[in-house]
Order: sequence, then C-alpha cells, then structure tokens
Amino acid sequence: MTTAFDPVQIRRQFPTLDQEINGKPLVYLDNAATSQKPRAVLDALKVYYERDNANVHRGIHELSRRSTVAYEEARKKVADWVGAAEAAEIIWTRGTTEAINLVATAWGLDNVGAGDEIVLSVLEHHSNIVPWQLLARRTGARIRYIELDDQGRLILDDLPALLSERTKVVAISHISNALGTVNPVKEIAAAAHEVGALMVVDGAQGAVHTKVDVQDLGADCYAFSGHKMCGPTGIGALWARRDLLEAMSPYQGGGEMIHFVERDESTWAQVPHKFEAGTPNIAGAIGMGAAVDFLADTGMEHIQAHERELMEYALAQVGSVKDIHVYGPESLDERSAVISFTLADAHPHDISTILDTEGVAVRAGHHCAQLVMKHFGISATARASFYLYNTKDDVDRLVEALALVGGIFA
Ligand code: 7TS
Repeated sequence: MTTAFDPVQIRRQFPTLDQEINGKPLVYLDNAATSQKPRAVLDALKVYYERDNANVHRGIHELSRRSTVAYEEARKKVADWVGAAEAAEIIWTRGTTEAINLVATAWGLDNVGAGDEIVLSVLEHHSNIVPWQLLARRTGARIRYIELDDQGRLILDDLPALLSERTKVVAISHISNALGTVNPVKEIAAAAHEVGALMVVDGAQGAVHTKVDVQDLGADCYAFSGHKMCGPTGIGALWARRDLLEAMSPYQGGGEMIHFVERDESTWAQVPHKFEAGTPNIAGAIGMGAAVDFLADTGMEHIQAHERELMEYALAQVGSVKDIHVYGPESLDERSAVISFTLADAHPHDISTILDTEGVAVRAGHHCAQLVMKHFGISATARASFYLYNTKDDVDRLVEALALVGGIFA
C-alpha cells in the first residue's frame, strides 16, 4: 500500500540518520556508495536470527522449513521488483560485482572467443570493466568502448560503428555512480540484439532510483546490490532469462548446486540453485526482501518524484557556489541523484574532510570509475549522492559547508 510521502517521516525510520557527527546532526550524502537501513530491514534480520535461523534446503525440521520459506519468498519479492518472469530467474549473489563476474565467467568462457568483441562504455564502474578484461585476457577477445560527451553522456552515434557480428556482449550501466547519468539502456539493448549480442546491464544504481522492468528494458541480464537500496551488505542478485541460465555452465561448484555427484562427473541442480554453491547469505536475502517491501510500500513513484525535486533544488544551490564545477548531464531527464563536483583548487579529499567536520558525509575519489575521471582530465571529484530520506535542509547544510571550503581555499 502506498501512503503519502514525507521525507521527514521516512527519515525517522532510519536509526543511523539520527546522530550527531562532530557535534552537528548527520547529513548523509554518500548514498551511491551504500544506503542506510530502515527499521523494517533491521527487524527482519533480527527476527530471522532470533527465531528462524537454520540452513536452507537441507533439513526437514521446522526451523529449516521456516528459513527456506523466508529465503525463497525473498527471492520472489526481488524477482517481482525487477519484473522477472519468475522467481527462478533471480540468482542470489554477494552483490552487483559478483553478479557481473558470474556472467563474464560462466557465460563468457563458453560463448566468447579469440577475435570476438565486448562493448562497454567509458562511464562504467570498475565492476563492469575488470570482469570483462579478465574474460578478454583468457579468451583473446577485444574490448571496445562507447565514448562520452562533455556532459558525461554516452555518444550513441558511434554505436553502429562499434557493433558488428563480432560483438558477443554489450555491458552498460543503467545509471552511472560517478556522474548520475541515466543511460538509454532500452535503445542500446535493441542495437545489441540486432547483431545477436547479449545485453548485460549493471543495475547497481538503477534498481535504487527507478522502477526497473527488465522485460521492458530488453536486457538479458541485470545485476544489482541489496545494500544500495536499503538492504544489507553482502547480498545482491543477478536476474537473467531462464533459457540463458539453463544454457549456462555453473559459476562455482559445491554443495546446494548439484543433482548427483559421481567420482569424475556431477550433474547440476535446477536453476536457480545451479548457481548458488554453498550455504547462501540467508539473512541477507531475507533483508533484501524486506528492503524491497519497504521501497514498494513507500512507493517508487513518490521516491522518484521526491528525488527529482530535490535534485532540481540541489543542482541550483550547489551550482551557484563560487568556483564550483559540477560534472554530468545538465538535464534532469538524463541524470539521477548524484552531484559530482570539484571546487577551485581544493583536493576532493580535503573537501570531504572539511565537510565531515560539519557533519556532512560525501565521498571523494575516483568512485571506481577511473575512465570517467580520465575523460574529464581529473583524478577525483567530491560526490554528494541523495536518496529518499534526504531533504532540502540537507542540501542547505551541504552548501553552507561548501562555503567554508571556498573560504579556506579562496
Ligand atoms: N556498478 C555501479 C554502477 C556501482 O555504483 C557499484 C558500487 C557497483 C557496480 C559495485 O557494486 P557492489 O555492491 O558489488 O560493490 N558503487 C559504489 C560507489 O559509487 N561507491 O562505493 C561503491
């Protein structure tokens, strides 16, 4: 059920946000790195460990039954959250990074060979570059990149020249963590499919800020993390079409993923268990299910409207700070809840340190997107990233703290 959206009321459900840092109320603007957790998620973890803790799919006893039911119900919730055709299309992983490594390894080693091409973009997080580099090194495939324009948007005009029958996979982020750029995934997926390539989407930021519908996007794989969308760390998911998962080799071997084990050979369990070797992160999965419930109850349409209004305000306020340079798309239609910036000659780490003394948490660095930094000829930015519980007051506190930085480095 969706109720009226009030960020101040939402904020009260997040215990971590209710504290002072250096004597000032915390303003948490590092959401692209990880989000805070609402009580509903913390309670789900507590209930699981206090009442239901047991291994899944193994015991006949009551606790194992409860644990298995809760774990599989969470899979269904997460499947519905991204519009999967069925729960079995969700593979639990440690997060986006492991989900992409799974595809690059299990699918990649069987389907990519010497002379084949992998198309990425300069905008990608290292998690959506390095697994493909490992694959390229093992197979002799070549990586090609979609370049960026001066607003940090993909230059799609280059796409026809980059794609050919040699292209085996196109792997692109839904939303950039470094700049907030929202990528036209649907358009890219259609182009990838025209040349018979697999379309992998890094949804680490996408599943956080948009209502994802993997069918509508036309993706073949969608990777995302629980911890960025109000869930626990150490849990995430890979969504992939069932036929693709059926055809793929296992990623890791061990318990849970087999059907029969002989001396020299084994057969695999059904999808999704074929990809879930070993005792899984049961509590994490249940926590991620609770996070999805929380976001659904809050209403993604309210969250999106709130973030857009907040970003309009934040871009105007932050953009008017003296000597600031804000990176990323100018249009709110092409940008999500991230403001990456540099300020005069101040090093982003110094900016972040001074903001921290004011109780304002932002990240400084290359944001695991060194190719983006290189594109703009810089080594780092400071980054304020917003979520449903942030308010205009947070923006004002950020801008006040930036004035202090300006004063020091003027
Ligand atoms: N892809 C994108 C677009 C991301 O933003 C991140 C994490 C990942 C992949 C990796 O996700 P993980 O959950 O497997 O670590 N991004 C960030 C960030 O911006 N700051 O810290 C982590």
